[in-house]
Amino acid sequence: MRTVHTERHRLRASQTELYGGELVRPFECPERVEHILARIAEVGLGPVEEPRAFGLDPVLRIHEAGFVQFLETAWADWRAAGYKGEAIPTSWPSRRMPRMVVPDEIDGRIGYYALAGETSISGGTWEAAQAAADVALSAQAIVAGGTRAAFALCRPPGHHAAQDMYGGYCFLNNAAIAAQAFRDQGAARVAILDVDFHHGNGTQAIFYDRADVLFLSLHGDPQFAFPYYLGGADETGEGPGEGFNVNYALPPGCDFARWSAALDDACARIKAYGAEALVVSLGVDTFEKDPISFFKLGSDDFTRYGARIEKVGLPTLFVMEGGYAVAEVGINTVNVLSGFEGG
Ligand code: SP5
Ligand code: ZN
Repeated sequence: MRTVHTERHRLRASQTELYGGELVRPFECPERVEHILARIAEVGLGPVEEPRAFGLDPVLRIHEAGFVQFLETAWADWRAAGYKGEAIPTSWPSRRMPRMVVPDEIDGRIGYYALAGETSISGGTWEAAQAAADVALSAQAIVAGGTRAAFALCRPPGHHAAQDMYGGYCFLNNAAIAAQAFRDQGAARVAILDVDFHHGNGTQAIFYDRADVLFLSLHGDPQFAFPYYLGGADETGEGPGEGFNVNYALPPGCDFARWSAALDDACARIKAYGAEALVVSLGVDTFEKDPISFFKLGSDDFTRYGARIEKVGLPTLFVMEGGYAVAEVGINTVNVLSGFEGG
């Protein structure tokens, strides 16, 4: 399988994550990609290619212009305000504050656009996020060109980012941007299967009222897991999108038997829907040793479910999302891709 990657991901090198009241080194770190690349080479998965630059047009098909402008200048604006640390919001438009006007001052703007405070914005973040979108779009072009599958080794990840929200380590929704590209190139129906441990709240929000993109997510029950405020099984879409959003909210300790039963159901729905392309939001934080998650998948389970996804029979774009057991992130990610190729 061909992989698209750029070392520009290293421009996303935040030093702080607000975790348990402390500023810790972020779980979402550059070494994650180095481990995945090393494993790709070790097993001979296939070539690793540079992305092309697509510019902002395909990004603006998904994200609001004001949000994109915010991301472009957030770090410079934060520095200009005289702050010494990385950019972290401290105020939000919470319930009973429905003014919904974007403030001018950086503290007000960053809280307006943030869905969570753990994700610091640092120098280079915007450049890396834009490069990750180019990685997704370049891999999408490989699949659209007739290749059965490709791997977009995106970093930073994307599935928590909505039209006008960043957080959960995500800034631009790489999978959504790629899915929209399939639509814009003529695919009538596209499915997005999100197997990251966390609910893909951003992807859900983007496509919630649309019937042309089916979104399915297997994730930790939001009663117990980030992002907490979305991801229930009762969220099924709205308006024309009713019936085209499917959430599998799974409990703490969920093992592969239970997880793969949900995956089987999701795969059956993707087939019944008649999707012409499949985008997989591939997070491997479902692993039993992941430091911030609570599922119990073993490394061999990733190979098994890669083969299951292959049986759906669709042109498939894998887009990297989470996975924070850094020593095993390469093995687990590449196991999915090898499982697909051997399936
Ligand atoms: C792309 C992706 O996987 N983003 C995940 C963002 C999660 N950020 C919030 C982490 C909060 C972790 N709380 C864990 C409690 C463990 N005891
Ligand atoms: Zn995740």
